[in-house]
Amino acid sequence: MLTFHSPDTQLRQPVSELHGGEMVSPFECPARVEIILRHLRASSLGEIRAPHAYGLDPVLAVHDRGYIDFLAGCWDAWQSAGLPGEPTPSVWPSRCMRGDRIPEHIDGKLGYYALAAETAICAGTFAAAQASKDIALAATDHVLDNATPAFGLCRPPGHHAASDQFGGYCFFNNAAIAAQHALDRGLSRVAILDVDYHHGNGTQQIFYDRDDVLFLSLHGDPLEAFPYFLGHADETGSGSGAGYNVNYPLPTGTDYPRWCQALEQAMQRIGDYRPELLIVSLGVDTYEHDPISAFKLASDDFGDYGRRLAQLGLPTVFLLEGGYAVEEIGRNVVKVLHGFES
Ligand code: SP5
Ligand code: ZN
Repeated sequence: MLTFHSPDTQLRQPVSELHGGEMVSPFECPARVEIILRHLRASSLGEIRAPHAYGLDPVLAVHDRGYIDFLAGCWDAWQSAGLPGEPTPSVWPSRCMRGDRIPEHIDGKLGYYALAAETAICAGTFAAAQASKDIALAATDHVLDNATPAFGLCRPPGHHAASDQFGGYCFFNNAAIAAQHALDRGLSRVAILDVDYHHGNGTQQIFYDRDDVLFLSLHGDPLEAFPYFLGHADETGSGSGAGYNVNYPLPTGTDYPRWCQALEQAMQRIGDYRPELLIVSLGVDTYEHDPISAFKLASDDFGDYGRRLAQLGLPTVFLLEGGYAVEEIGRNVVKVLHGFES
């Protein structure tokens, strides 16, 4: 299986993350990619390739233009305002205010275009986000052109990014951009299976009223886990998308047998849908020792579910989402990919 990777993803090097009421060094860090690369090179998985630049058109097919312009100019605007730290949202158009006017001040814009406060923007964020979606697009094109699976070593991740909001370490929704690109290439049905510990709120929002993308997510129950305000089982899609959004919220402490039961149900739904492409939003923060998550998957479980996914027999692209047990992230990712190929 080919991997797509770009050194430009490492241009995202924020110094701060709001966590537990303190500023800490970000969990979503460049070392994640370095360690996955090390494990990929030591494995028999195959070649690692760089993507070409696709430009912003495939991003505009999914995200709002004002949002993209905001991301492009945020760092400079923050500097021009004379603010000392990294651009960080701190105020929102909450239920008791208006959300229909976009503020001019960068501090206000950040609240308008953000869905969480833990994610700071740094000088290289926009460039890294572009590299990340290029990786997703190149991996997807490779799968569609060659009918073989591929892995996109995306960073920053994407599944929390909504049409006009960033957060949860995500800026461009790589999986959504890849799915829309596949449809624009002529496909009529794409399934996105999100196995990251956190609910893929952005992907859900982008395709919620559509039946050409089936979205399924296994995740920590939003009553107990980030992003808290989306991801319940009764969110099943709207309009022509009714029935094409499937959430499997699972309790804190979920172990592999229970998780796997939900996976088998999701695979049944995918099989019934008969998609022409499967995109796996591959977060390995379901791992038992992940520092910010609460499921109990062991390393060998990753190989097992990789093998199960292969039974669907679908053209499949894996795109990296979360996973913060940095020392073990490479091993766990490679186990999924190896399992899929075995
Ligand atoms: C892509 C992805 O995995 N994004 C995750 C973003 C999570 N951000 C906020 C995490 C809040 C963590 N709360 C920790 C409780 C520690 N037990
Ligand atoms: Zn996650």
